[in-house]
Amino acid sequence: LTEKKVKVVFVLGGPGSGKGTQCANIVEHFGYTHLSAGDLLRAEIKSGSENGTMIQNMIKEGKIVPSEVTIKLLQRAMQENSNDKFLIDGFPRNEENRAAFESVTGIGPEFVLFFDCSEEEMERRLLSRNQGREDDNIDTIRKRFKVFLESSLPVIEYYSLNGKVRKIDAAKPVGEVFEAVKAVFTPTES
Ligand code: UP5
Ligand code: MG
Repeated sequence: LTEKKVKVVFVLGGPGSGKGTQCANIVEHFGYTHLSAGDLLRAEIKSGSENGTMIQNMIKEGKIVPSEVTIKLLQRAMQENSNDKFLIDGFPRNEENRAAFESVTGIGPEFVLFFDCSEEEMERRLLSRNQGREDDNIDTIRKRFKVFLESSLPVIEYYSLNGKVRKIDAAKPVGEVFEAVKAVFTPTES
C-alpha cells in the first residue's frame, strides 16, 4: 500500500466545548482538512450502511462506537483527500481508540488541542444549538459528560505526560478562543 506521510492534530474536549467551531477557523487560516469523527459516523448512519443502526443507538446513548468502525472511516477520508494535514476532531475518545489508531495507521499526533470548558457552559451551548442532533437532549448530554470524564479525559492525560497537549481555555467567546488557537499553530522564532 502506498503510504503518504501525513500530519495529524487531534482536537479533543468535552461535548460542546467548541471543537467543530474552532476547526472551521483553523481550516480557513492554516490549510488543514477537518475530519470530525462524529460527523463521519452521522454520515454513515444517513448512508444506510449496515452499521448504521448500531452507530445510531450508540450515539443516542452517548457511547463510544467500536474503534474499527471509526478508524475505517477516518482512514478512508484521509486516503481520499490529497491534503497532508488533518485535524481529527472528537477522536480518540478512549485508550482503546488511541492505541488502535496508532497501531493500524502508524500515525501519532503532532500535538493535541484540548478545549477546556466547564460542564455548565457546555450544557448551555448544547441545549441551545438547535441543529436537530439526536444526542442534544439533557438525558444524552449527561451520558456524554460521564463518558468524557471516565474514558476521554484519560487519553488527554496520556498525551499530557508525553508533552503533546496544548490546552486552551474554551469557555471564552469564539474569537478569543481562536486567538489562543492561532498562537498554537503559528510557528515561533527560536
Ligand atoms: N459555541 C462554540 N464555541 C462557542 C464559544 N466559544 N462561546 C459560545 N458558544 C460557542 O459547539 C457547540 C455549540 O456551542 C454550537 O452551537 C456553537 O455555535 C457554540 P461545537 O463547535 O459544535 O462543539 P463541539 O465540541 O464540536 O461539540 P459536539 O457536540 O460536536 O461534541 P461531541 O464530542 O459531543 O460530539 P461528536 O460529534 O464528536 O460525537 C458525538 C457522538 O458520536 C459521541 O457522543 C459518540 O457517541 C460518537 N462518537 C464515537 O463513538 N466515536 C468517535 O470517535 C466520535 C464520536
Ligand atoms: Mg463537533
